[in-house]
Amino acid sequence: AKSFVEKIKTSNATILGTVLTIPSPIIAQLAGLADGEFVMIDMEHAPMTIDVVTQMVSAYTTASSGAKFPLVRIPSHGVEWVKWALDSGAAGIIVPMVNDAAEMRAIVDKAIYPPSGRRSFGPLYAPFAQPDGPGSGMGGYFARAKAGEIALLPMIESKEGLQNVEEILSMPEVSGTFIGPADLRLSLGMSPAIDGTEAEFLEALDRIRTTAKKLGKVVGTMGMGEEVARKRAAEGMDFLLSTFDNGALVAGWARELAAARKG
Ligand code: 3PY
Ligand code: MG
Repeated sequence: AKSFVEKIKTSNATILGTVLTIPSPIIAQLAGLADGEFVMIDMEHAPMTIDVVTQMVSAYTTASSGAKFPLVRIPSHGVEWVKWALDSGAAGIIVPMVNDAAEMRAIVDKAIYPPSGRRSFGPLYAPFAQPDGPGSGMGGYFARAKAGEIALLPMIESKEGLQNVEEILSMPEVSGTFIGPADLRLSLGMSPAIDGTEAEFLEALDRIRTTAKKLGKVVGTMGMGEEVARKRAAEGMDFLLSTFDNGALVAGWARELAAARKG
């Protein structure tokens, strides 16, 4: 597949990915070799600077021979984050807490080249994250961007965002959405968690998913742990983040040491 969205549209099952929180190109290389179709490199809640993110995007692409998709979650809507994350050559950006159409329009301006937006040109390092290798240079990257191959994924994770979901996702430049269950729950007056049984929460997930599908957009969320992942996949989510680098390491150490002790 040439893009994250095409990957989803040509898969007949929910695609699974990993959250990368450890600021290291080595963890990105390992993720590129490991199971999973995509990663979300998290600048919002992990201590990531753009220099390491740029190297991670390239390392993940190279280790997976361009077959997997590095997404970057930026920490805010600031133009510097949008620009740096996209200029790394990321296959897409995830933008936290998009609450209404005006906020979405401002992000489109920062993320999309003219004429639909006002993104500035200069993707110096993006060629190193090109799926087919760096040979086509910045021109090759520009062609990918113009063809709409770079995903723009606003997060719906507030009561306001939920109310405005249709307007936000209707913009043609928007590829789909990534739902933040913990913040959505907080905004609805519930505890922060990735799952819950409250009718209002489940209805919110349902409303966002069905709105996205109706508009032909992709939709994903957190699907940590077997039970939640299977439930969300059965509901029809297109993509799920089902593991964390740090959590997988701790669980792997625990499992292997326990096995060694049993010896
Ligand atoms: C949330 O659950 O709020 C998220 O942002 C998930 O990453
Ligand atoms: Mg959140």
